[in-house]
Amino acid sequence: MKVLDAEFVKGFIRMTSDGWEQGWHERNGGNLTYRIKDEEVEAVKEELHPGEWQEIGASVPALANEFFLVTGSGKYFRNVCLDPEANISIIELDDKGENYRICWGMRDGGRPTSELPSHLMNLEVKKKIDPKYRVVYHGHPTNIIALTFVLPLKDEVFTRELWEMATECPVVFPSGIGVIPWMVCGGREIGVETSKKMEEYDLAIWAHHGMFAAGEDFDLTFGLFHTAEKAAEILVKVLSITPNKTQTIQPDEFRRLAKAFEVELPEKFLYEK
Ligand code: 2HA
Ligand code: ZN
Repeated sequence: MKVLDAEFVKGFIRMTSDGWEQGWHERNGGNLTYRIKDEEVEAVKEELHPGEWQEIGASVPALANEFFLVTGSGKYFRNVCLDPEANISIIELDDKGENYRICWGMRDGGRPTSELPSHLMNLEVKKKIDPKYRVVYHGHPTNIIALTFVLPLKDEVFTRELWEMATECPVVFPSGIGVIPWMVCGGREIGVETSKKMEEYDLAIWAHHGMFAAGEDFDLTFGLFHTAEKAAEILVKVLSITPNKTQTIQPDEFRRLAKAFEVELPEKFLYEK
């Protein structure tokens, strides 16, 4: 099968277009990684032609020998659907999880996303917790970023404030959302901090930069990112009207919701204000 005919490739490309249309990928902002299933690799094998090994810049032994579909460094999300082969690539990891080689794509040269260490470290953490996790997505959602200038950079505060903005939020991200203070992006260090948050959450915010989401498939991961950003948009509107809410969802109401929807909401987010 041709790479471009594979369903996982079509789903990946659709997600880059959807993210662009949402406004989360100005210029070359954002990146996306999918951990490809064995049978999906097998199906497109005829088109995979391995290049030279290169350093990842991180060590991810639990992902050794696996294949990933990734966006390219410096590539624009809005261009992916027009010319996938030039803007995304399939990479393979070596048997130590320390090097990668490009097997398809990046037709005009280039390398995988600058955030490859973060993406792979996050996928490694998630795979160990639940092998069904396959997608890591990074974008620059306007309202989430705006809130990082206003709210204390604490997991408890961001989670609780976003949960209050829409009843569906605690159901969609019951484990909460992690926040990382400003750091230099593009390397191993920020990847380490992000993957610590990913041990506990499926969402991690980079202050004054953007957000990461992890999930089992493209729909769940995009939906998760979208839900958090929508809640942030409501919060920005509320805070633009007034610093004080007249009414909101209360801790006991979250507990009732948790029972009705059979989700566990950690008590650390249900503090009295
Ligand atoms: O330019 O978003 O974090 C891609 C990025 C880096
Ligand atoms: Zn970014």
